[in-house]
This record gives sequence, structure tokens and C-alpha cells, in this order.
Amino acid sequence: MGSTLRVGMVGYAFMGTAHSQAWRTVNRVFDLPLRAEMTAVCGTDRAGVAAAAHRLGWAGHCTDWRELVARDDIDVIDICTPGDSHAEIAIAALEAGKHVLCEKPLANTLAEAEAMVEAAARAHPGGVRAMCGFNYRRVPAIALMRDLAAAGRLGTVRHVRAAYLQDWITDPGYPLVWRLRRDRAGSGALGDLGAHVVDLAQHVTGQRITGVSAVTETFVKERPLTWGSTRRGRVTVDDAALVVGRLDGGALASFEASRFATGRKNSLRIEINGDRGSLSFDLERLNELAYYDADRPAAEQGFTTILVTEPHHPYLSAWWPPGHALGYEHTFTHQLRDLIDAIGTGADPQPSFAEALTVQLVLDAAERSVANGAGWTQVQPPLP
Ligand code: 4PW
Repeated sequence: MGSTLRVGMVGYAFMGTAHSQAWRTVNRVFDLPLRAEMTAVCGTDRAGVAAAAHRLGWAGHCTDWRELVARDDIDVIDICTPGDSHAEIAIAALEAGKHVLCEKPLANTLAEAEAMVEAAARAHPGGVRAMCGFNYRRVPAIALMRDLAAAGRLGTVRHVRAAYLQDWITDPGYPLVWRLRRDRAGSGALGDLGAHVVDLAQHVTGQRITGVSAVTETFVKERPLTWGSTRRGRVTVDDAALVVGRLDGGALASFEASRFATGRKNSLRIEINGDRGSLSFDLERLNELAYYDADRPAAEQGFTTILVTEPHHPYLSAWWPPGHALGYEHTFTHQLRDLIDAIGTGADPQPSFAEALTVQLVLDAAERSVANGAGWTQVQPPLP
């Protein structure tokens, strides 16, 4: 392994913790052209970020992301903040010649996302790379799903059926955290959860969503500012979203995103039906992929479960002996494996900002559809 990739990360909550775990692990598992160094983490609370640096394994810490972006000894900025700061940090980092990894969804608004894509395009000729963190692409079973679809095993795709369901705010006493505020998060279940399934649908099929009709609901419209507080504030995002859409290859798609699906803690399911077969995935059984091969003799047909734990499956050969399962955290390590490999070899990491913009365009069309009473709404074409 040759030179280093010095990392500065902004934000250290849930996603920052997941990313830190991956930065700590990636070079110990995968053989890569660059070795990541966890140079510094940034957060606004001085004591909090110092403790996080110690706990998560960062060599240094600071409270101003501008300081991080300006440092000469940092090569990549990893953005793990709420969506309201993605555009500002990413654009500044790209202009300073840093590679960027940005959590999903790319931004809170289409205009911000487009500005990020333009900044990435300006920086690209100088060898600067930008990637959006849709980590579920890196579940080995999802990667296999895409490989099988790309190899034509589904035939012509007719249906994509996807749902990302959680239940963490069903209690009306759950406080008004940043994810429930439009000014911080951009949207609710739609952008936080729906973005993942929209991305997976396009990624696995290799097709684009061209039009949608959507409804959303905010079931609990006001919440306490903190647990048990009598001070209350308005919830300004959706609690749940239902979207139907069309793909440019002719398939129909349905997406459901909810934080009110009681009993569903982190359930992400996607099924694709083609005229030669079907594939079905459930994050709660993430080492498995169900496959139906319509070309098999009639007497042998039926969904079979592929245990995606073998060395010939995506990402698996670097981990444990055959049959040993992986989990949620590995998706972030795989994401960094692909990012470091792309930077080291001069390739474009996927999803690039331009690719992530295609998801943002679908979210934007869904919101416009909601605003016009679920009317059919074309997804705008991406920037030329
Ligand atoms: O991937 C998921 C997110 O998009 C995460 O597991 C949690 O739910 C945190 O935010 C959303």
C-alpha cells in the first residue's frame, strides 16, 4: 500500500459514528491503493467533539468546519451533518481541492444539489472526486442483485416494489428532533428513507424514474421540544410517503417510506419482477437474496434463497471464511473501500454527486406531486 488519504469528518452523531467505524476498519480488511488516516473530526460542541475524537479514534478535533476544509494536511472531507449544511460544506471543500464523501440525501433542495453537482464538475479535472453515501448499495446481497439484473437474469423488468419502514416516532411524546424539521432535514420519511429505495431501484435496474404521483402525511403535527417538555413545536416534514412511478425501461414502481410502521424498526425491502425472473431482498435478513428463475423447468420453479456469504459474492472474500454473516456496519466499510479505490485509481466513485442528483430529482417531483394533490408529475431531466 502506497500513500495516505488524510480524512476530516464533519459531524459525529449516528452517521459519524458509523463512518468512523468504517474508516478505522477499511484498510485492515481490504487491500487498497491508499491508507486512510483519521486526521480530525469537527463538531460545534467543544467538549462533545473532543470526547467523540477520543471515542471514535480521530487524531484531532475542531469546532469550525471551515478550519478543517482549509487545512493542508487533509485530503478528503466526510460530511455526516444534517442536510442543511451539506451544500455549503461540500462546495467549500471541493473548491479547496478536497475529495468529498457526503451523506444522503445529497441536499435539502434541488437547487443546492445542483450547485453541488456543478462544484464537483468544476473540481473533477483537477482529480478531485465526490461521492454520495447511499450505503445500502454496498450490502453484498444488493450488489449481487444488481449483478444478476445486469446479467439479464430478470429479463424485461416489469415491477419494482420497495419499502423502507421504521417506527421510532409513533409515540407522540417523541421530541421534535432535527429530522422532524424541514429547515434542517429538507423532508421527512421521504428524503431520509425514500431516498434509499429510490436510489436502489435505479441502481439495481439501471433505469431512471421518469414520473411519479405521491401522497404524504404528517400524523403527529406537534411535538414537545424535548422529552417531557410542555413547550411544543410544529412538525414540518412528512411522517410517511407513498410514491408510485414509472421507469424509463417501461416498468412500474411503488415506494413506501414511513416512520410510523409499528414494529418495523429498520425494514428495507425491495423486490424486482422481470419476465424471466424475480429478485427479493429484506434488510432484516441482509445476508440472503431470494431469486426466482422463470427459465427453470416448471416442476423446479419457486423462490430459492441464496446465502450471500461466500467468497465469490461481492465484498465477501476480504472478510471471514465461507458462511460467516455480515451486518449493517459493513455497508459503510464497503462504501469506503469503493471510495478509496476510486480515488487511488483515478476512477469516479459511485454514486457520484451527478448520480445522487437523479434521486434528488425524484424527491423533488414527489414533493411537487404532493403539492398538486398527487397529480402525475414528470421528473426533471438532470443537468446536461
Ligand atoms: O439508513 C438509515 C437512514 O437513512 C439509517 O439507518 C437511519 O435511518 C438513520 O437515518 C435513516
